[in-house]
Amino acid sequence: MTHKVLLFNPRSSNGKYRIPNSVLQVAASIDGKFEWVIVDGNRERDPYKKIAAYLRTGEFRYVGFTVMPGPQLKEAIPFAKSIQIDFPGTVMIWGGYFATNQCKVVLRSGYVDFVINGPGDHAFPDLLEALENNQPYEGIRNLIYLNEGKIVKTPKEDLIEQATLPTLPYDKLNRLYDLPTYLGKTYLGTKTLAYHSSVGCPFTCSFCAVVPIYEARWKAKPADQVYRDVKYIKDKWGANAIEFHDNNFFVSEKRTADFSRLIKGENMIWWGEGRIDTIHKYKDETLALMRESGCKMIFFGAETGNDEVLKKMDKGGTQTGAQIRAFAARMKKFDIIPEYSFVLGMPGDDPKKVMDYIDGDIAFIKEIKDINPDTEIIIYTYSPVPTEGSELYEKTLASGFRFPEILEDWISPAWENFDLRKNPLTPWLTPAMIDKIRDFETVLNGFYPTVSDIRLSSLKRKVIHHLAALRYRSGLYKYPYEIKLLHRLWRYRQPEIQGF
Ligand code: B12
Ligand code: SF4
Repeated sequence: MTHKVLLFNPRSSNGKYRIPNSVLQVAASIDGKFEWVIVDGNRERDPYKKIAAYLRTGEFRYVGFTVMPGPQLKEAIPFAKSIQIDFPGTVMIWGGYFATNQCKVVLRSGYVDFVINGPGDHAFPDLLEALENNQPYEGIRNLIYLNEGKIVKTPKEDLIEQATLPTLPYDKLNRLYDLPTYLGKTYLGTKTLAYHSSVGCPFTCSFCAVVPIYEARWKAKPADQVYRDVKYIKDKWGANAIEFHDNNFFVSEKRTADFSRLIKGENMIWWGEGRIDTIHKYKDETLALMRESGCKMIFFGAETGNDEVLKKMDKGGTQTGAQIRAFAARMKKFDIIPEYSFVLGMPGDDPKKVMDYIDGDIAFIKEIKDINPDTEIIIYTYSPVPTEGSELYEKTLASGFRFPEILEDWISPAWENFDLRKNPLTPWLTPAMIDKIRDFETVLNGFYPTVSDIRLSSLKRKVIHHLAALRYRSGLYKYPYEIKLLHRLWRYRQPEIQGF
């Protein structure tokens, strides 16, 4: 009898569930070849109990974990260790951005047998076939494993034509976990579907975790296929809004326009992530069509208004401070909310330079808010990712920054804050700089509460806005305890941590 496969999605959210697309797509890749189950850490009170119950049947030999840095690691690490002790002989396979980018520390932990390097759609079924039939696996692409203590990376395969991939097994997921519960209430709608329509990204921003894996490649599902899937879930389970989880949904204007035309009649609000320089090239009629079809808000990596820093970040395109301003104004015309994320705390030649960058960005963000007050601002502190070879990475290493060398260290409180991009542990940022960034963020969120927090009533919005007004206008950001108190009382939600 062929052994079964258990796929685990460690807990990543408190209460707001999303379709676990990573493990669902991995399940699709083996559907019909291997029997599989998903254990979703977001939906289980005691996920390990469930995992152990499955493994105790003796029918499962392969366990796959998808792992993002931060909270997911907090379950992934202890559970993988326990599985090795409680169920020896289980083959442990990890995939996802964290496992790929940090493969050395993951494999050297001693409790992960294989890491899938990027897309698992072919690598995973091929690996399972090989293991199940005692065949060599060394020729399979996109694999990382240890051989006599040395890391072996097999060659990467070309990006798969997304139209050739199987449809996700939504009905089977629904048998394991009630699917409508995955359609969460968000700013976009009462039943929001999370959908992933393309892989990779054609750009090479020097701070981005997508770059080492996809190396400036991008492939997308055709618009009609995306529409078909969305429509299926709408008709069967009542989805009324879509969150596109692509790294860069809007690469192709034609695909965006085709999708907009198809979805227009469905009365669904939709959201995705894009680049300012890409969408600024879109024709007016495409932008109008997008809005008409339900595109209400788009997330953009604005990063900074400083052209010199933008260049260093190697955004790989044509983004400038002037363009960020002009685009905010253009989006206003089309009634699409630009959600701009900024990365503050970039390295500079000396502490004064670093502080100047921070002050410059704060002034720039206020300018954007003047141009288009609806612009949503998200502030991250710069956290390095190992895009080896980039100027920024070399500079980061030269300043003394090091990633943990033991897997468990990633779940220490300090590194968890790093993952959430709240405290980057970068040596050039002094506590005063971090405080300035955080205090400004508090005052900004007070003066302009995010529209994506649907629990915040308009009265609460007004109160907090007025309370923060003096600080915001005068630039007195230090110790904004009164705003923090209200945020805590009203459990203000930050999209950068809790999801879009
Ligand atoms: C949805 C999402 C979330 C959701 C989680 C949803 C859930 N699973 O419940 C939320 C909003 C909670 C979230 C939070 C965070 N996220 Co997140 N998230 C994503 C997002 C947008 C989509 C993931 C997804 O579903 N992809 C679709 C699937 C099909 O693709 P995939 O995961 O790459 O899977 C393929 C391969 O990687 C591989 N694979 C993946 N897993 C496995 C497992 C096995 C066994 C195998 C064989 C193969 C395999 O095969 C799959 C099919 O080809 C990605 C960006 C992206 N576009 O992928 C970021 C992303 C994964 N997140 C990221 C980060 C950093 C975070 C945070 C830690 C920080 C932050 N501020 O965003 C927080 C953590 C907070 C928390 N509470 O956990 C980074 C990871 C970067 C890195 N250095 O590793 C990403 C890449 C975004 C980015 N560009 O920075 N996230
Ligand atoms: S455009 Fe976005 S996804 Fe693409 S490389 Fe830059 S930050 Fe990463």
